Amino acid sequence: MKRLDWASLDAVGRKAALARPTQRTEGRVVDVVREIFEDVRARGGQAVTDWSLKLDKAAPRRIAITPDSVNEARNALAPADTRSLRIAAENVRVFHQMTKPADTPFVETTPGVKSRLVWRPIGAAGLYVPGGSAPLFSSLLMLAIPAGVAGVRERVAVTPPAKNGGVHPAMILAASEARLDALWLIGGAQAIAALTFGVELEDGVIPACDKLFGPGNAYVAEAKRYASSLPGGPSQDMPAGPSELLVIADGSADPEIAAADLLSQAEHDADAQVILVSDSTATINAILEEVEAQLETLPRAEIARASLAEARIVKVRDMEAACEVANLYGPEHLAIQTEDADELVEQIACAGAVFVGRWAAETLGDYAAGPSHVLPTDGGARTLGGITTSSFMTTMSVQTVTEAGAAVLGPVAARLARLEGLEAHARAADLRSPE
Ligand code: HSO
Ligand code: ZN
Repeated sequence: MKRLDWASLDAVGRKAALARPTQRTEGRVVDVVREIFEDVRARGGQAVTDWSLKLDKAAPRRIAITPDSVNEARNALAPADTRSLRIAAENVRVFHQMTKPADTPFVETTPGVKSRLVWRPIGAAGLYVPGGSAPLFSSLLMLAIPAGVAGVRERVAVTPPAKNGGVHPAMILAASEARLDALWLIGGAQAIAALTFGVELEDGVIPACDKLFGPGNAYVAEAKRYASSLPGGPSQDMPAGPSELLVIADGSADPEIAAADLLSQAEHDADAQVILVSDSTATINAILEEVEAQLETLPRAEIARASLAEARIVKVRDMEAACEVANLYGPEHLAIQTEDADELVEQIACAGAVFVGRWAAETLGDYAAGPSHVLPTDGGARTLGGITTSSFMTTMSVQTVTEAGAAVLGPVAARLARLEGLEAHARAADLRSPE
């Protein structure tokens, strides 16, 4: 862990202290992704199958989401697991229903000239659900449910096969709760290539998608970026790097709780970014002691330790400086465990999700509070929010003009058109206005 004293750093030092590590494998990742994409473009489904066999040792497989398969999955889980999954799905659905953007009323800028914005869902969404060391079926809920509420016509999810080549039963249940259209067992860049070009596989067809969503490893992130750079290619939700948590804690924070939250982030993977910001040295020391104590019994301690080795502990003078650190970093997750947590939110300019006060564990948000846990990392929060229904929608303006409206606005537009040297524009306006 790196301990830093904020007041003793200058602007350059502060920026450097909060810099994210750059991906070491970048060059190789770019080359492999290109090779896979070119192959899938040329050979379609056969290329996807070959790369899956080579990299994951399993051929692509469509996972049935039928009453029978869902029942089987349910039987493989404890009833309380099934209930919890249902509660989580319901909360995510309700939150997204209540926050879905509405078409605006007409705005009349000139008498007879009325416009409004209407929202439309995108056609086909490709959803990447990470597997790796943990099958993140919660991410399936956090993508597929907002997409469904948005009204997306077709939602196709891909997820890498587990080590035994299979799929976790909770993934099937999550797919069923989200009423997903199709779930495929394919991972990595080959899965993103399949969603980009659309391919025919033994178990059916994967459609070419309009937009790609979801977190993944460096290969998946690069594949999404590359796909969205192709002419006519799909767009993507946001660049996604390693997960991040910044905790602001003052003297009133409970060290046990703050430590547990830091560890919940650190156990995601060795690259997970963990930052603790506090104005109290005693609190910092107490939290660090707790971290050590809790690590003793943590099953994923090895991963957490690797992440914590790079963690930063920032001592600040006051809460204003703490907010400055958070705003400079723009964390994916921000936990505020201070006396005046509610008020501090007003000073936060950018974070993917903010967890306010001691009861608001990031874990509750990760699974069940309602908002999507698919959030911008790597400072993306400065300009991007997390997944919402609007991520799966577009707006279009709808403009209506009466004869009287054209009479007023036609001459205005015609003058501006001639000023730009665009005579055809001017004449199209003239035709709508009286002589
Ligand atoms: N914290 C992760 C989401 C997650 N946590 C899934 C547990 N499962 C990124 O927001
Ligand atoms: Zn998490």
